[in-house]
Amino acid sequence: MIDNIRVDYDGLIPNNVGLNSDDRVKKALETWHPGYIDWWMDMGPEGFQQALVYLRTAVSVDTGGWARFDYVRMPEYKWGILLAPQVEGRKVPFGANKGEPAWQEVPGEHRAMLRRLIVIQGDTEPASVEQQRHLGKTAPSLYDMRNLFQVNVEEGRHLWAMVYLLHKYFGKDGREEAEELLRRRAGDKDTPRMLGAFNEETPDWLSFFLFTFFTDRDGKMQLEALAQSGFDPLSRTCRFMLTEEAHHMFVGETGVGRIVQRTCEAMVEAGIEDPHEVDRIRALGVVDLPTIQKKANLHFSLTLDLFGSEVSTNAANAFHAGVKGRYREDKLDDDHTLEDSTYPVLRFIDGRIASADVPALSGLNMRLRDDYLTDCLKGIERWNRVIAKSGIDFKLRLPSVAFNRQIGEFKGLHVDLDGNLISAEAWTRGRDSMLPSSGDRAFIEHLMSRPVMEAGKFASWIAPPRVGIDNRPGDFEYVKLAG
Ligand code: BYC
Repeated sequence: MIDNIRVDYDGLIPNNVGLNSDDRVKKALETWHPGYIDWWMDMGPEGFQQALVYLRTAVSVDTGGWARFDYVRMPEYKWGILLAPQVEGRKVPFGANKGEPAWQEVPGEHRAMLRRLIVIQGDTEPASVEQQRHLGKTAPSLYDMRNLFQVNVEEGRHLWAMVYLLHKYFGKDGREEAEELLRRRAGDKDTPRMLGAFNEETPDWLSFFLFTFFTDRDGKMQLEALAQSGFDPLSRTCRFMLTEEAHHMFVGETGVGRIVQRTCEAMVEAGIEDPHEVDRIRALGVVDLPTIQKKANLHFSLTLDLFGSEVSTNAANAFHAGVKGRYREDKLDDDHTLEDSTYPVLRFIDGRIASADVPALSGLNMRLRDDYLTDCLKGIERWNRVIAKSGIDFKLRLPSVAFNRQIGEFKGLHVDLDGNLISAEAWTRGRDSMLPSSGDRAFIEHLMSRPVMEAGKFASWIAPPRVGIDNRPGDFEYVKLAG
């Protein structure tokens, strides 16, 4: 390890990259900073900019004890540039350049590819803040509100992480891209965000928890793949981002888990055994399990689109170049070049959905997606344990990867939850049993429209957490509302 672990909080921009001795980048970032704050004030959490929020801030980048908890007004959050420590002697871990010393500067021949990946990653971060900006007003508790804001400020910091790379390593076009990241807006018809799922609405708290479970988990997988990069600064920044991302996974998984738990408890208390007695269950002020499943189907399918095409030359080129690796590449035991191997990929061929072997390099998006599926299933298993414990006969599941897709092989096809091709008519007929109907959406919107802002209290549709953040007691005031 040859780097500072502690973060320098003396200047305008906290960092552990020696910004004080890098005038050019320091100045560029200081010039970008006011635009960022304007963006945060315009597009960050609406109505809570003056609230005091019990947030964690990174004080060092080592694995233990990097976070300090304190009350902070979000616009004063210490957004900064934090890279995991440099590993001495690190090599490019895969691809045609495997074994060369990891690059500390951008290799000219991979510049365009690296810039594109960094810009796409950077674009998703502010997008999610924009998508979630109204949710504070309907928070089911101060605990949940605080978690939402923690996720939001960290997504803001992740934008900083990518912007630092653009400013430091990509000169004029990097600076222009950094400006553009503040200009695009989630869902805007003229200047939308780059990837589809980041232009969707996050209208309610169930959507938020499912988004953090499914879509932030894509973030985790993509960051894991970029953390393997031979471009060392990208690898280091992604490694540190992943430590923050873990909390976002926690918020999503426990959020949905607590909703499932509350539903099961209410059903048991009311003596309702059949999870499909939707009206009776909804009358208890909780979300019925079939509706949770439909919302999960939606978020899962939207998120799968973020993995790109099933067969991708871009992915092959990025791996071959040593720029974007596989999930936990450094733990895999093979040649790390994949020139001669194949990978099975589900495709649409001759009117059928079937598995076909493709060159392993072209199948890398799907390999990452398969690792993602395995990761998702662990969380779903945990939700199902809650249901099983209550004695209710229902299992949450993942739909087929071909269901409801807008990108890749299955785009435009009508496919049911089990992966069967169905007619357009059958799709239209069955749609409301697979995806949230307008009635489901109206029910959720109504149920989740009333905030609970009294410390230690929770909305009817969600169970309290098992433990508090930073081990705080159940009635801790996680957010002190202004005025
Ligand atoms: N939407 O070879 P293909 C996160 C385009 S989330 C629109 O199939 P490739 C977060 C593609 O650009 C993680 N266009 O795909 C989560 C290409 O166009 P060009 C974000 C799409 O390039 C929650 C063409 O189709 N990070 O961090 O292998 C909260 C053919 O491309 C889409 C990253 O994504 C799409 N969905 O893979 C906050 C990592 N898919 O170039 C944050 C960086 C494909 O021919 N990005 N296209 O004009 C990448 O690794 C890859 O670019 C992608 C796509 C995985 C996105």
